[in-house]
Amino acid sequence: ETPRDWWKSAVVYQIYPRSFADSDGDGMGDLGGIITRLDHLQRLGVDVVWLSPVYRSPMDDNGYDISDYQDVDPMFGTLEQLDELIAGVHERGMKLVMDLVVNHTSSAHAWFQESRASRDNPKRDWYWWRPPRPGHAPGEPGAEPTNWGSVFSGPGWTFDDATGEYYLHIFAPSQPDLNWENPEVREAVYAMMRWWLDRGVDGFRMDVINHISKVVVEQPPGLLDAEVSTLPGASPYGNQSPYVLNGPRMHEFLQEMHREVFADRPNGLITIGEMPGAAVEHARLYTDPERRELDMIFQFEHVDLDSGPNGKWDLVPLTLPRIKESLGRWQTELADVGWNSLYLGNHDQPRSVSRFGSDDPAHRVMSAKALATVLHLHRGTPYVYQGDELGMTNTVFEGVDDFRDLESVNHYREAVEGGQEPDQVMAALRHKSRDNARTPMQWDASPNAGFTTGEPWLAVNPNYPEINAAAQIDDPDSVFAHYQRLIAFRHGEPVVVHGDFTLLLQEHEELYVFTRSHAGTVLLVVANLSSVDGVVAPGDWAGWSGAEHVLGNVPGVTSPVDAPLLPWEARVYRRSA
Ligand code: TEU
Repeated sequence: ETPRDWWKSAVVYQIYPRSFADSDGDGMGDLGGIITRLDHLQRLGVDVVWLSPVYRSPMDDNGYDISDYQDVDPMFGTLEQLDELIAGVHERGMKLVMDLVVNHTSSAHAWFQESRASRDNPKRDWYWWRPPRPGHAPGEPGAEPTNWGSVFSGPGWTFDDATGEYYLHIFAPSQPDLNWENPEVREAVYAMMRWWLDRGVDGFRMDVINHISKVVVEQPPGLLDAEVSTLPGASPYGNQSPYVLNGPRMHEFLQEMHREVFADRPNGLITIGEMPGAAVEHARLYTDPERRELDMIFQFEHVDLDSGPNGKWDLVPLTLPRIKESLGRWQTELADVGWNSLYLGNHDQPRSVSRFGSDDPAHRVMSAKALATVLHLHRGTPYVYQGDELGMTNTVFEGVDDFRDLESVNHYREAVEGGQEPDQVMAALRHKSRDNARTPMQWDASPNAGFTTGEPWLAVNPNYPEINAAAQIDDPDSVFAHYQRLIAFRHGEPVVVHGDFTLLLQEHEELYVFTRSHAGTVLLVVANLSSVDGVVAPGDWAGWSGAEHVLGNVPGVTSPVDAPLLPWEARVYRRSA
C-alpha cells in the first residue's frame, strides 16, 4: 500500500502547457506536445507532473481565468487527449496533478454570467457583489466599495452596468472572486474536484487557495479601506492583503474540502496549496497532517526578498544571508510538524539562474547546478519548473511590446501613467516579469528551439542554440545530468527525505552550508553561491576528513571540505554520525 506521505520522497515537475511543446504548429503548446515529450520527464526521473491550467478559458491570464472547469480548451486539445496524457504519465510510473483555480473563475464562466444577469439571480451570491459607495456616482473612480487594488493593477472592484453594482476581483477584472461563504459554491467546487479524481488525476495544486476566505464586506463602505502607500511610485490603491488572505474561515473550508473530496479515497493523492502571504506559523497549521487540510504549501517569503516597500517591481538587492535566514527558518519551524514545498522558480517568477545564480556564460552551468544542489538537499518536496533542468535563463525584452503577460503590460501602463521613468519600469520588468519564465521550452537547436513549427506566441529565448535539451541529455556534465543525479540521490537516501536540517555559517556572504542527519547518516552541503573564486569554508572540519564526497558540480573532482571552492561550486559529503 502507498504510504500516506509518499510525496515526501517525490520530486515534482511543473509544465506550463502553453510553452512546453506545440504539436500542431499554431505556436502554442498543447496536450499533444506534452504527450510526445513524456520520455523527457521519465528520463529526468521525476515522480509527479503538475500541469498549469488547460481548462477552457478566454486566456486573459493564460488559463488562470477558467470558463469551464470540466473541459479542455481547444487551444490545448481535447478531454480525450487529457485522458491519454493521464494514462501516459501513469504508464511511466508518474502521477499527474491538475491546477485548481477556484478562488475566482473567468468572467466568461456560466456561473458568473448568471450571477451578473440580475440582482435576484439564484447565483447572484456566488460572487462578491456590492453597491457603490454612497455619495459617489456609480462607476466613477472612488465609488468602489473599498479602495483595494487588484494584484494586476487598477482597482479591485469593477462596476457592472447591468445591475448597477460592483464585483470583487483580487486579480484581473476578468477573474471575479467566487464567494466561498456560500455553501453552494463550495459544493460545486468539491463536485468538480471529485469528477477529476474519478477521471484519474492524482491531486491538485490549488491556486491562491488562502484567498478563499476573506473578511466579509458588510460594513458601511469605506470602513475596510486599506492604507495607501505615500511612497513615490507606489500604487494609488490600498493593499487588500490583510482583508483577503488567510481569512477567518480558511481552516474550516480546507477541512471541509478534505472531508468532502479526499477523506474517502485511497492514499496516493497529493494536495498543494499556493499561498502568497502565508507565514510559517500559518504553514504549520495548513500542513499539519493531524488537521487534515493540505499536504504542503507554496510560500512566497524567499521570492519576495528582492521586493521593496512598493512591492514586486520595487527592486532591492538580494543577499545570501537573508535567503538563508528565510529558508532556514522554514526548515526549522516545519521540522516537527508540516512539510515544505521547495522551489526557486515557476511560471510567475523570473528564471532562477538569472535571479539567484548567474546567467553570465562563465557561470551559468555551475550556478544552475549549485542552486539545484542546495534546493534539492533541503527537507521538503522539490519542484522543477520546465527548463530549469536545462539551466534556462531570463530572456531579452527590447521594449514593452515584447511582453504578453497582463501583469507586466498593465504594470507598465499604470507606472508610466503614474509618472515613473519608462526606462526604470522596463528595467524592473526585464528583471522580474513572469514572461521570463514563459518563453518556449528549448528542446533543440532547430528553428524556434524545436518548440513549434509555427510562430511562437512568445519569442524563444535567443540563447536556445546553446541551451537546449538535445545538447544536454547525453552529456554527463550537463545541468540536466546534474538534476538527474539529485533526483536519484533523493530517491536512494532516506537522509535527504527525512533528515534534520541544521544551517551553518548563517552570516557568510558567499557560502550556503548545512547538514542533514537521519538514522546514523549525516550529509554536509557546502555551496559557494557567488562568483567569487577560492572561497574557503571557515571552521574545523576535522570530523569530515574521511567523509565521502557523494555529489558535486565540478566534473571528476572530489575535494576535502576545507579546499577552496570555485565560483558556484557545490559539494555534498556523507559520513556516519
Ligand atoms: O499566482 C498567485 C500570485 O500570488 C500572483 O500574484 C503571482 O505571484 C503574480 O506573479 C504576482 O506578481 C497564481 C498563479 O500562479 C498566477 O499565474 C495567476 O496569475 C494568479 O494566481 C491568478 O490566478
